[in-house]
Amino acid sequence: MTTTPTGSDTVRYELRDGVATVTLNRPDAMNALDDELKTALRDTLAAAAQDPDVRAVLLTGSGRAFCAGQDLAEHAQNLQGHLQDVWRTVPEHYSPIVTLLATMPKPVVAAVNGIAAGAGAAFALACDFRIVADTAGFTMAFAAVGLAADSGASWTLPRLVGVAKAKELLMRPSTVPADEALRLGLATEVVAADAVAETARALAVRLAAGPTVAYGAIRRSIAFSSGHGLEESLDLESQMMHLTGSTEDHRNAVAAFLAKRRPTFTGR
Ligand code: T3D
Repeated sequence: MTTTPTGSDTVRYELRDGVATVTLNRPDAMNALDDELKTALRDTLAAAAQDPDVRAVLLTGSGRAFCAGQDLAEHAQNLQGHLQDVWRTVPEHYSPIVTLLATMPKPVVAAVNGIAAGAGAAFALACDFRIVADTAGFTMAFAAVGLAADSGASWTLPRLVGVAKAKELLMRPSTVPADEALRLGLATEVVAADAVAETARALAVRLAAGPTVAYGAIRRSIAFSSGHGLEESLDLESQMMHLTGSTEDHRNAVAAFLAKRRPTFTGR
């Protein structure tokens, strides 16, 4: 594990087997999001998105929480005096972080090792897969502290659980335990707490050995289709099939199929 491009140890970074593991690292504060961590996370994700050696990203937390959302102690200080810091953090931190998680052209897995609250829950929801500890839970804590929703929660939640349930989770926040999160579609898989890291890493390693360009195109197509009609979505599908059909991975996989071999994907 190394520190991030920003030099802050509030986020840890490791690149191995094509998987960039990004660990929120303020365990004593339940990985609550202060300014330093948010900046480090945004810049680390931006670097991972750009790095061709990174073919999957794994986001997790250190200690007993995944992430408790905005650091309310820092927030309270800002409310006392630095109001510009209160208003700037959504466009400067939360929105870019979620845009990176949701749209970088490679798969993103969340290993939800413990409670995920507010923006922390929204970060997990922006990932493609959520491997969740049986002891973890999600709480859309925003309204409990008199806030609306940020970090894409108003976008991801209705898509995952439907409009009515999204409103319920945001307007009557309480902790959704892992088993209910699985039933609702917030969790991809629930595993024993001591198996989360290993299970999530195995998934990320498998994805990192896959057709990276196709995964990026699938992410883009699905995000696009949720805001567009059939005709426009068919147009984008056509472009994405052109893109992926031109890759080495596609040619090699077709050849491997015909030769009755397992394909090897290089991400090109
Ligand atoms: O400017 C803007 O745009 C703001 C943007 C906001 C986006 C958001 O994320 S808003 C939502 C912010 N997050 C919350 O409201 C969650 C608050 N925390 C909780 O609801 C609970 O702590 C948890 C459900 C996360 C965990 O509960 P539990 O019972 O396991 O732990 P606890 O005892 O409540 O907390 C343990 C400690 O962590 C405690 O400190 P202490 O007493 O041991 O010194 C608690 O104060 C601290 N802590 C938990 N969450 C936060 C926090 N400290 C600062 N900020 C937190 N978010």
